[in-house]
Amino acid sequence: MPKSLISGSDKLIVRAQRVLKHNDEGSYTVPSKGLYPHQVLWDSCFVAIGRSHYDTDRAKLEVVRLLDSQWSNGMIPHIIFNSGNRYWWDRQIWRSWVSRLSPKKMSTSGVSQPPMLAEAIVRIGQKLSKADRLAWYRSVYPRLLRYHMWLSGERDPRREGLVVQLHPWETGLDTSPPCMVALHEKSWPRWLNIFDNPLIDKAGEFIRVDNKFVEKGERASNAEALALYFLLRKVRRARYNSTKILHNPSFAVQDLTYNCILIKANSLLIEIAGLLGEKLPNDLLAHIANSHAALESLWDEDSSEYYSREFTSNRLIKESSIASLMPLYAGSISKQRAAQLVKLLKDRTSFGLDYPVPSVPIDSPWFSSTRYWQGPTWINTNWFIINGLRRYGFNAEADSLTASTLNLVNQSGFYEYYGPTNGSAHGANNFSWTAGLIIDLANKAL
Ligand code: 2M8
Repeated sequence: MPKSLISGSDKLIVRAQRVLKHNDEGSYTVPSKGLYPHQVLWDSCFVAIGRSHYDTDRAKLEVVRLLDSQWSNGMIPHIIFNSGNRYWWDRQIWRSWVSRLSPKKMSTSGVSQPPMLAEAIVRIGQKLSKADRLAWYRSVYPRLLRYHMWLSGERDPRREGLVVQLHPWETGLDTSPPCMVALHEKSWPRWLNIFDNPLIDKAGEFIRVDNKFVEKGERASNAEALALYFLLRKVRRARYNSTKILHNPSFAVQDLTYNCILIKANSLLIEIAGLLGEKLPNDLLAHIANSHAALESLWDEDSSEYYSREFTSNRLIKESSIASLMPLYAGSISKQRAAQLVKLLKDRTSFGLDYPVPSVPIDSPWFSSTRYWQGPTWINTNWFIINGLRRYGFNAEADSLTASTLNLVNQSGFYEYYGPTNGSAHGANNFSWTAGLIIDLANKAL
């Protein structure tokens, strides 16, 4: 780790803690005031990982409130709405109460997000004494287990070891090319092409809430936003019942990022269960046993890359994106495959840009340096890659990406995403997961 970076890290940590304080709502942290005024599942997990370094009690609260939002089938929804505060996909749009499975005391969304809970729980556990750790794990285990059983039980209908996502929002990488391609194929009303007309596109701006906070060109396009909304209506009409939706899905993708995070999360669940002397149910163990080989089935030999797969056609969606590097984080792939991914990561014609790692490689026709999940560098995906690199012993590469990530935020501020060619700041300012994960990375760099 370069010396200059280490000396700057303490100040960066203080600045990051200030961001989390700014977005603190007492028992949870909003992703950013204004643009995202509610609690969001994986955002809160990243925040808890950051907070675990200096306030484990507060980190626990963040996680416990997520568990409190659990549906009776085990799902943890991706948004928990607080009262008031206008958001572009608000409670009245989601109407979680259409499902009898939703919690009575909270209003939530009706889909989930990448399963980061186990990682957040373990990161908090690592900061506690042995007795406190066991008590912490004991208090969260039943609900964490039900969540993982919901994932393998309802979302792996073919029992193949991969779970399926029913809306791009479930992947967390909302508008990334694989999701948009799948959406285009099955759930893209033809009339949305009217937004190709600049005048109509301009008129569309008036109904957007997000564009009041962030530059228009940095967000999903009007056509994409409407396609996401129409899909939301479809899953809502099915009362968020996965089995019903999967009968004739308008969007069903075995998302690569999601499944890599689940593989890691399941290994952490096994660790927690082991410490508590619990045995995982056989169905879940069977899912886990299948998942490593199932991930390999997402490998494409011709392009030497992993991809997401469209569930109904069973075809790989061969669109390169940051997801291709996520198997490093899963930790189940061979060292040889990991080395192939590291090569891709460093390749100056794709992911190896000056302010890495772009969410879409520069040689993709989708690449845009400022538009949301279609090119910019995000801190959470860098964090996944850094963790994966360390796991496979690529320590020099992990140090270098840690240094460039810390430098980027130090230089440009705590933004939602950044231009991968010039480090420019984009999206929401004072963004919580950037702060939470910078605390984690900077602490390790000290
Ligand atoms: C973005 O997603 C939400 C919808 O879920 C939105 O566009 O309003 C994504 O970046 C997602 O991954 C993130 O959790 C959320 C809040 O930061 O914003």
